[in-house]
Amino acid sequence: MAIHEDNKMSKSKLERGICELYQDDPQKADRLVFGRVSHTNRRGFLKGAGLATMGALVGGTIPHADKMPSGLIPAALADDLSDFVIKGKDGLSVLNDRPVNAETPAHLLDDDVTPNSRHFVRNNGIVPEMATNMDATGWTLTVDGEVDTPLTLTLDDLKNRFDTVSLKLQVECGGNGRAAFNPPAKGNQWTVGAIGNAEWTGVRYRDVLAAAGVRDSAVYTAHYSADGHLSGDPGKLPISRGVPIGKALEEHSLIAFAMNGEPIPAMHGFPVRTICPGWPGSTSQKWLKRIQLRDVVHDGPKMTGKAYRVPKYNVAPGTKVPEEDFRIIESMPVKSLITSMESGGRIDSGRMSVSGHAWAGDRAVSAMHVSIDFGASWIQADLQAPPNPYSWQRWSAALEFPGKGYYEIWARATDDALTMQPFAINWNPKGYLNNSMHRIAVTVG
Ligand SMILES: Nc1nc2c(c(=O)[nH]1)N[C@H]1C(S)=C(S)[C@@H](COP(=O)(O)O)O[C@H]1N2
Ligand SMILES: [Mo]
Repeated sequence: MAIHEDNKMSKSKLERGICELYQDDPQKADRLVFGRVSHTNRRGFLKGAGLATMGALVGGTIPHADKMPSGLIPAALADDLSDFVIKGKDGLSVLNDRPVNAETPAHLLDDDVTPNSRHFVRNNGIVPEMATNMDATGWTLTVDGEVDTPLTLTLDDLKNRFDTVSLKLQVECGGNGRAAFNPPAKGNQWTVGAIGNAEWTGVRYRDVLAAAGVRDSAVYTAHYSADGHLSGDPGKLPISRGVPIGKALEEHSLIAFAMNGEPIPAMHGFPVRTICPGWPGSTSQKWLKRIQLRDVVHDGPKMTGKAYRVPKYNVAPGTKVPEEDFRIIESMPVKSLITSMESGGRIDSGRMSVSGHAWAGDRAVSAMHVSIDFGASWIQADLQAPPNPYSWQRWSAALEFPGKGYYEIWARATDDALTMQPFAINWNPKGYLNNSMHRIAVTVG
């Protein structure tokens, strides 16, 4: 069966699945799926027969059930995405095959440096032929607009005229986590795996801009690329985004030509892309051909309207927000993943160590906590310093479970401005910036 058909099947299964039920009405879903919910308890914890049914479904008694909020889908049941294989990728979940979009299950993101085979893919259009053939003959990068001297650089010029740097950098799609939105938001239904932390090699964005001479009038960059529009219309661009000039001049923003020591793979932007780490992945423009400095905020495709934008103020789920009240997303928020084990695992003894990564956009992560009792109490995890700014950071914790049964591990990172990951989703119309805590299921005994 073609990927496309498989994908449709998994989607319809997902749509009619437990997630949808819980999105409609969590308390009712508890009743439907698990039977009775206690109403004598003000917080509505699942009790008696309902709790026994849930225990049977998750494969064990739930020692901390008295702390488990009603209307919470057990993490053991919430993972309902099937895996499909695409060439050069290892165990990624394919959301779409045209354009190709695939995310990485959290437990396959355990490496400190994400291998090419496990880096998520987000394409808005068609991969250019030059990339498919891995042939940069004739490719050039033009730098123009609000500069003193427009430049046209070959790949050799880029490699020879500027210092080369290698950095481990987080790239996360602005829509990562969208699948959990209620009401749902249109777009790729990413769960948690549209994040990667590869080692990128290239030149500093600012060195290239300095060679062209940045005029005082420059306020924003505009990135233009070689990928084709899905309509096949050569006059249309799938995406052309940019960043404020300050982000381009930041020393960790790169014009990269290698990913983990190899030429950038076709689907990740061969031969050259920008990496604007810590910002929505869409600012890391693949198959780059031209950087234009502009004296206004760039208005290319996916810069305007509601694309990669959120309301300037918090809104209740489902609110219609006028376009003029949206702002462009800049830094991504603090977030973390549990990567040392797959959700739904079983362990024999009550002791285990757990680890993963945490990151915080432009900021650093300052603390990491883990809970095994549905957030009632927290254990401080060990947190490593990043190898360089804008890399994710490894955290680890030793856990001791008080007895046999079903548990959830919840992970919560705090950034250096003391902003913490929330439990709830900060809803917005287009499904961006969901940094709610990662939860996995584990059964002891
Ligand atoms: N030219 C071009 N660049 C692009 C895109 C694209 O479709 N075309 N997608 C963007 C988006 S939305 C994301 S999240 C990242 C994903 O990078 P990756 O596929 O290497 O993970 O690339 C960005 N750069
Ligand atoms: Mo994205």
